[in-house]
Amino acid sequence: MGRSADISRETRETDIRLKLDLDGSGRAEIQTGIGFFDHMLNSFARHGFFDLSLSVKGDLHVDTHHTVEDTGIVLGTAIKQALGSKASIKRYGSMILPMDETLILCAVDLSGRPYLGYDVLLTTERVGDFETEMLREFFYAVSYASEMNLHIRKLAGENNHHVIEGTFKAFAKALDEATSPDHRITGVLSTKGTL
Ligand SMILES: [Mn+2]
Repeated sequence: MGRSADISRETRETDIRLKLDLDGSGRAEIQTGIGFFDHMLNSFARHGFFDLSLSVKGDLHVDTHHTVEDTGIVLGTAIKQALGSKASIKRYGSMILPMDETLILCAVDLSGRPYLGYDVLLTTERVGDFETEMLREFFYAVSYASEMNLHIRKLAGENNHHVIEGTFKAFAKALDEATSPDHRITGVLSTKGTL
């Protein structure tokens, strides 16, 4: 049994099936009905070396809110499940990710205490069919469902496609580091003895 999770979640607003393997190779098969969001989740899987299979049938005739938020909830739940006891992992991870003119900072602590610090100014209402105000909602849902401390800040950036893609890539790299094993750690990396 690897560090993986397989979750189905159905509500009146969304029907989601998600499979995550933290020790994958970056293979992704993603269909959310929102092209730009698919592109972002593909980047997340590829740059974090996570295998991610995701199918979402959301109420896109309303807007993209439920689809993006609920995907965040299910991805966060899958991360928490796949991590299990969090024994022998680094716990902390961070990345300052450049993408052309854009520079995004992301820091992760798999602390068991949910928190989102978010400072990402976006200047357009949409990128493709993705509503930019949903970026914060997505990361809020991920951080709370996975019980991680997650900080994301834009240090520089003009192009909204770059800025959003930078957040997903930076998150992938930071999470990959935080979930990585460190053979020097026996049990969990906490003086309390639990995470
Ligand atoms: Mn792109």
